[in-house]
Amino acid sequence: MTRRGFTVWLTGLSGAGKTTIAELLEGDLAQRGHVVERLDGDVVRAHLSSGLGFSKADRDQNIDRIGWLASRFTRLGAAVVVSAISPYTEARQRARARVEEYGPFLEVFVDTPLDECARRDVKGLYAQARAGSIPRFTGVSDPYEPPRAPALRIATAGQGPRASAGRVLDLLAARGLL
Ligand code: ADX
Repeated sequence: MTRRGFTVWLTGLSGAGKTTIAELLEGDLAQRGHVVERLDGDVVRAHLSSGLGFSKADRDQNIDRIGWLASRFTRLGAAVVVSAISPYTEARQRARARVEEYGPFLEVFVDTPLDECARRDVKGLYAQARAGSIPRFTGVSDPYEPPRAPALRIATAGQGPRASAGRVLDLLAARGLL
């Protein structure tokens, strides 16, 4: 059976929990028989987008590349799970337009407050950004434009990643995509 492809697009600050939620979703969706492609900002930047930095133009190009890939995999019937800061509304909208040529695009805002991301500081980057040694760090010295009308907003404070992934699965089920 060929299934209808779709893209779940997780946006939020660095350290918000996007990758962790995306990894859980990848397993959940595979278990339900979906062909899953997970596109993570850090991973794409290590390969396809190596050489890009964090200027607005470079971030836009990175997100355009991820959006294009997501649309191609959606076309093939895959469940695509994107996790990238994707700080700019317009770039996310371009990704949506591309994907929607082939299937649903579900924007999920992983809404972890800046202070919480900086407190966790999983990669130690907030401390460096606040000390001024990483320029243009999202939320510290570079903008993050929160989605105005996401399909789902996940407030991760007080909720573990398993529960967050569950909320995305509920959304997919409600849309008839599971
Ligand atoms: S995006 O802005 O182009 O969407 P993306 O999600 O691919 O960003 O990559 C973000 C990751 O790059 C962060 O999780 C962090 O590990 C790393 N990083 C390095 N420098 C920066 C920076 N200046 N701003 C944000 N993230 C950075």
